[in-house]
Amino acid sequence: MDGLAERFIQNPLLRPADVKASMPGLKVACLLNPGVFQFNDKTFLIVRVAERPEQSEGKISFPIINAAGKTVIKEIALDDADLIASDARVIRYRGVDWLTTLSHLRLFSSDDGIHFSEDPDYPPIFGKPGLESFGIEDCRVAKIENTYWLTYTAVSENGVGVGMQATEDWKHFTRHGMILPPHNKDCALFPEKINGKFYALHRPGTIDNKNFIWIASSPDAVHWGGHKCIVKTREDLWDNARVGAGASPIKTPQGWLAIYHGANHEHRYCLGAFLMDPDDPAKVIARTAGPIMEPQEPYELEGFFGHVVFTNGHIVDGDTITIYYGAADELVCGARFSISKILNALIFI
Ligand code: MAN
Repeated sequence: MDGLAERFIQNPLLRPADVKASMPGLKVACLLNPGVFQFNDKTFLIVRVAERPEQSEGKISFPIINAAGKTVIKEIALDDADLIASDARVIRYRGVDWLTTLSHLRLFSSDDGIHFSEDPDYPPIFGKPGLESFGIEDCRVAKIENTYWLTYTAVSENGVGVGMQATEDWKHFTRHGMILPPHNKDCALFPEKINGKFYALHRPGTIDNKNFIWIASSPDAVHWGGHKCIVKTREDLWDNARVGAGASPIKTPQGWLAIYHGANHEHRYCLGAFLMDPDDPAKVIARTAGPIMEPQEPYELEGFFGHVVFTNGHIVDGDTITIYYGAADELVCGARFSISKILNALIFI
């Protein structure tokens, strides 16, 4: 079913060599998984910039934010028996999951949605000490009335949770702290209130690896309740290990359409779609059987972490949805879909 995705011929749109490291001693290893929004007649990407030091022989080194808010480098000897470094993304050491890279968020803008450059008017957003000391990642942006709500993955030795900030002008931010505690990520707000309440999709993880999509509602977008599990992994399919929401669901006459990522046990990440009832989004009424996009281009198959297409940002224009996505956890790319073709690919439950 991957014929649905029309990739930009200009891919990749952004690569690590296009940006400068945030401080001496660090290298930009990956650019990935941008949130997307429109502001001042431009398309903006809020890109996750993942950095690490140049690696030297015999040890693995990675940056973290210390209690004083300074970025410092931690090192572990490669022959340390307590080190598990089999995943390019995570270092398991003495009961803590450290990350190989430290991520912050940077804004890139474009007049045509294809050619992006870093916008010097808008400063980068860095994690704070404490619950963001291993970085902030994969920011979704939902504009509701005049407010842009940022929901992102906040990582620290305490685990992975959902952090939130709000802004109207992208210069002044209100930090709301952690709105969903570990383990939780992939939080996407609906773009409008439904029956007077805010709604969000989110993805808690359980100790026995149930990585399912849940929905919650809130009176103020900050305090969430009414949690319900709505989309699960499927044993014999491409999304059998974990599923998580992409960006804000899209309003269609048939219901709320969500693009989601699904991974299998080999960590191959594809995209799928599901549809929620227009008045009660906790009811899932349809879902695609196969992926609507799977890693197939060389730049999606090989990179920092290959066989990955991952999205958490899009722009909707009539029947066209333009998704921006991370390819192989290293490059930012774009692809267009027809909403009606995605709706036709859904199987009603
Ligand atoms: C996790 C997150 C994402 C990443 C994918 C694929 O879901 O760390 O940021 O893109 O894995 O590696």
